[in-house]
Amino acid sequence: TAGYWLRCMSTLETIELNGRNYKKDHMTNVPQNIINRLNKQLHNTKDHPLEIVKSKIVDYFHGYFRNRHGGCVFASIDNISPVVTVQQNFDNLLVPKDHVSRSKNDNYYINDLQMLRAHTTAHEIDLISSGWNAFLNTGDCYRRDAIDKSHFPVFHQLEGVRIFDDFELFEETKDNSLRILEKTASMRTEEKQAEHTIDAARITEFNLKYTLMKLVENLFGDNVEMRWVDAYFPFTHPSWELEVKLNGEWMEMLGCGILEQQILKYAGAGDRIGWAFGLGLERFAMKLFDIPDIRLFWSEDERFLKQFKTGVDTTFQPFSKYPPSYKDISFWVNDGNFSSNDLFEIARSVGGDVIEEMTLVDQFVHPKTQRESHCYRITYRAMDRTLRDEEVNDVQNKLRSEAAKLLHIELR
Ligand code: FA5
Ligand code: MG
Repeated sequence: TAGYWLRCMSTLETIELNGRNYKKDHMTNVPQNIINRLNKQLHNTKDHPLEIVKSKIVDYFHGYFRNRHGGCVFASIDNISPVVTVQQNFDNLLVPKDHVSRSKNDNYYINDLQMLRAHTTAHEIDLISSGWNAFLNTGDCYRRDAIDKSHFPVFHQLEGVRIFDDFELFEETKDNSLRILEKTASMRTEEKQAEHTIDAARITEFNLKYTLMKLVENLFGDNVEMRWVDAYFPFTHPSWELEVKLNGEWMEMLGCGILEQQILKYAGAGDRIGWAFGLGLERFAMKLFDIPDIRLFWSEDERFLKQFKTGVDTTFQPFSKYPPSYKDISFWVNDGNFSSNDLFEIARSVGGDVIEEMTLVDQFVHPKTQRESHCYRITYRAMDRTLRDEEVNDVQNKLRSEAAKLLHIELR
């Protein structure tokens, strides 16, 4: 019995992820429905659309970039654990201590030192330090995010990095007076970092954008519509996002930029210059196969999985969608700390995959009490069956009671 009680004690104080126990503390916020998705390895599952798109991207890089000896320039890695330190996910990447992106509201923390990676950039310094000059690194990422057709709290990124020395960067210019680093640091401008020469920054930017545009054309055809948008990331400067038109709407596919020189210095490559990008594998697969909803990637329905085969180009044939049903939840907010992500997370843990979408449809302040009222519309729909009324009511009632219990709100 002592063993039994010890086990009970330890489940209170630890959290088990992929068979390992981690210390819990005030930061722990990984719910069971996320733990259940750890180690699904969709990106390494043969004939899964995410694996197919990953392989196509890796093949493009292997086909286009060869070294003098005919070998592949880019190494490909896809099996690094998503459990990382807060240092890897943020500090190593120069994310300020008080930056909003660190918030417990937006991330899954295991404890105050460890978390589920929010992006594959978390491994940049480790991989560069271990000697790679060019690599592709694919993995599952975790974020407390909104629920809609292109966002899911578990998704996959493919990270690409390429680092150049003076010779490689300027080889084609045939001008051997060009250098990556300024002799004395100049000014940081919108176009470049202080350490870099303008020539180095321009050639690196061109190489990055050209590589990614060719990737997009290679996957989606020469007529694909795309555009560059200026962006900001703490770990790159300058930075951009690439958007692609999908069914008449612009969809963000990736973020990228020139690595902050400080990061290369940390990694022992301060004499070189590098670019990096992180792309959403689901977004690429949605465009490639015309898959309309990101939740489908988690489907175990044969009518979905059967449609994809490695090496065969296909377009997704939607099977009849089951009818949706709609429910509203309205409440008064009792303090200024209300966050819709907390409500979304409760919805995900009580509803799992049957909640397709939640949108704020009404919000107002009561003129007398000054209290704020919110109303969210919930779309219930399953991918593989028609939901019964009782089932929807059941989830809706659980959602109402959990929300009332866990959030500072008063149901209306
Ligand atoms: C990043 O995560 C940066 N680490 C990308 C980067 C890498 C920039 C290297 C510079 C250098 P962002 O949060 O924008 O950036 O996410 C990158 C891509 O991941 C998005 O463009 C999108 O395609 C995908 N993505 C992000 N969040 C989700 C989500 N919740 N569901 C599905 N895909 C997502
Ligand atoms: Mg972005």
